[in-house]
Amino acid sequence: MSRLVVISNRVAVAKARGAAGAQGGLAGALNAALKENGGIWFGWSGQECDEFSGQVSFQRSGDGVTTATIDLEKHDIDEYYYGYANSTLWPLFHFRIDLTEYEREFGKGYERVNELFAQAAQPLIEEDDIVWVHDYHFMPLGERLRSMGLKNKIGFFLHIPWPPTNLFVSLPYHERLVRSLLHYDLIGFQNDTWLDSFLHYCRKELGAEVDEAAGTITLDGRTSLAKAYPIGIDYDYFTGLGDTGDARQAEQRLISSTRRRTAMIGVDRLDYSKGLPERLDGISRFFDNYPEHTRDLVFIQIAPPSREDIGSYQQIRAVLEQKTGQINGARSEVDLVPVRYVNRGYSQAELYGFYRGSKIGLVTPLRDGMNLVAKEYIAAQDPEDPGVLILSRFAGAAQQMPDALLINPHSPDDIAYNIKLALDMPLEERKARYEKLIGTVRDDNVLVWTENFIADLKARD
Ligand code: ADQ
Repeated sequence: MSRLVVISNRVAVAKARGAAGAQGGLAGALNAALKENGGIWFGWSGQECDEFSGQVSFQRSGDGVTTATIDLEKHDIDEYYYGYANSTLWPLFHFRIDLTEYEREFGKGYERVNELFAQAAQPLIEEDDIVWVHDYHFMPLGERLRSMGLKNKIGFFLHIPWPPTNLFVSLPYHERLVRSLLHYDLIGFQNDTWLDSFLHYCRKELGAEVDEAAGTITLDGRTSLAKAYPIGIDYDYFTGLGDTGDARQAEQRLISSTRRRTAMIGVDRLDYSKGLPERLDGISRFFDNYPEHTRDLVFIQIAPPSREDIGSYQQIRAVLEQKTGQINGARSEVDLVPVRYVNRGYSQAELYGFYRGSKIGLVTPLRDGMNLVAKEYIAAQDPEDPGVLILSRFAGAAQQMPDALLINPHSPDDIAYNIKLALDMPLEERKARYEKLIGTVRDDNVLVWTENFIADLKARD
């Protein structure tokens, strides 16, 4: 029987699932797949070493999953992780060409670290194993493994958007990057929009033979399958959290602290792709346009910092602090603070409680591969009295969730107007929308996602 080898920048074993800021369902689903198939989860330890040795550290988690990690040198971390992955690819793939840094050294570091990873991973991979590589950190990894003679089935899943061709071609050596991707047998995207952009690029820029109906791309005698696999949440696990004391306490804390006001919640990593300043502008506009609601609504934004070593992340943090201060400065009363901005992460159980206690979920990324917060918010609602999800039409999740209130996150008026709609929405309409949304959240869950991807990868010739 073939084992599964998962390769991603960081590994996350199941025991971390209850922890604040944990990876949520993805870690759980991959752990479940690894348990079922047997195998290894390989990645960077998150640690820095003085001199790269390539030595792999193995750990076995409580439920029998083996993780294998390597340490990296500081300049590799700077150029590969903070540099190319998060200062070049991340902004460009989220349509932020203004924030994209095109440094030659970043590109070199990225290539170098992919080579180091391939060398360290190769001895771990047995003949019949299938290999599943995750995300923008490792686009060239499959080709490196092939060049070492690996004949295994190797798949790749991109968690973030794929940009339109005319943006993507601003990347130096864009051809080389995509040519290397085409060494994977299966290339997965979050939805059809990102998939179509990728196929368009392959046809227009590489002159590859693209069979749109089949999703196959043929170049230089090799054929890859590209397909959309919308990721979901671990529905049973997440809804099960509703029975925990942590979730109930969190819900009670939120309800009692907001008293009779409607709580509206945002939960995001602090990242410029999540549209947080624009969201605050929308809330400010709401209070301007509907002053009669000044005392009705409390907005809670949970946003733990991430990637703090990067300048653009420090800037967004400063902007948010300023905007929150402005809204609260102008509108607070002795017994009322309209925006609560919380700079820390919470466990999944606590998030469940916060979502459930909030009558509006505000998810307004400027671009997002999928966005699992939108799905978690729906999963946590009371079916008899569900809250309303306001969702950016530019989140990957919007394709699967048309019954949310879809908004343009760049428009403060649109955000303000939809908050008003959500506040006034009758119970019948809230229930009707919830019924449709919960279907996709329940059925297109992360376990189905894992199974579909692995089944298609195994079926590749
Ligand atoms: P992220 O950009 O990190 O992930 P998202 O999908 O919204 O975004 O969140 C992933 C998980 O992180 C969720 O389970 C969520 O609960 C948790 N999380 C987010 N903010 C949190 C907070 N403030 N406190 C605690 N936990 C928090 C990338 C892509 C997404 C894609 C995922 C999965 O950018 O588009 O949905 O991968 O593929």
